[in-house]
Amino acid sequence: MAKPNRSAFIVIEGLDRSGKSTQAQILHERLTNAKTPVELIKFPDRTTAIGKMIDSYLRSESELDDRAIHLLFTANRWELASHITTLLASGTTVIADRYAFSGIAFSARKGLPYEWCRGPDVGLPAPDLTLFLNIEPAVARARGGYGEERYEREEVQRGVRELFEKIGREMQTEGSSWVQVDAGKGKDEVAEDIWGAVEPLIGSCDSPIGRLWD
Ligand code: Z5A
Ligand code: MG
Repeated sequence: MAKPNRSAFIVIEGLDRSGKSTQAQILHERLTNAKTPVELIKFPDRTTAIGKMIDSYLRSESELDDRAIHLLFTANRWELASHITTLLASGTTVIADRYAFSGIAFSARKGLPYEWCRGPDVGLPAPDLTLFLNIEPAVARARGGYGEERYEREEVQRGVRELFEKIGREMQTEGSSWVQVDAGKGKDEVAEDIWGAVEPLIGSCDSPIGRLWD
């Protein structure tokens, strides 16, 4: 059997309030407890110079052209791309809380052309597994309602959901690993479903790191 030469890149995507950050944290803890080297990255990464511009936009403290903010979200991923690749090559599992799929779904929902939205993310490190946390809007609403940031309104979320479904269908058609998780269940049950999809990947990635849509 081929010797694993790198670790797995796992992306957690999903609708608002679906529990992405909660589950990313639980998975991080589980892998850490199992002595598996792991790093959790969140997009947008609001700590970088680009991330600070994104943060200001999301809080409605600044205005930007739709295309400009789209490109900033993408640039925020590219500034971490080589870090992700280095981690994977050195045996550290990477968990990303949101990734390029959020970028496309949120910008295309505003009316930007779908293919244009996808273009700048082509070539990023490709996930070995994308877990899409799916939740009914009513259940999400019951988790405290939408917050104060831009996009946290129900009609935005409905449009985003349809776009995520389109992205998921395309990913499955091209053979990428896109797994839907019922995020309406309790936290522990969701965590178990996620673990069921992640566990087979740990220590078993022996193909070169892929490039998204390349
Ligand atoms: N955006 C974009 O436009 N383009 C891009 O390229 C990217 C992002 C990457 C900010 O993202 C915005 O950026 C986002 C998309 C856009 N806009 N919107 N909307 P963010 O990731 O910073 O947003 P967030 O606020 O961290 O994530 P979130 O989607 O709102 O939440 P979540 O991470 O999915 O859920 P959570 O924080 O884990 O849980 C929410 C609450 O539910 C919390 O009280 C939990 O305790 C509770 N919870 C979690 N799981 C459960 C279960 N199973 N049962 C009951 N309660 C639960
Ligand atoms: Mg979150």
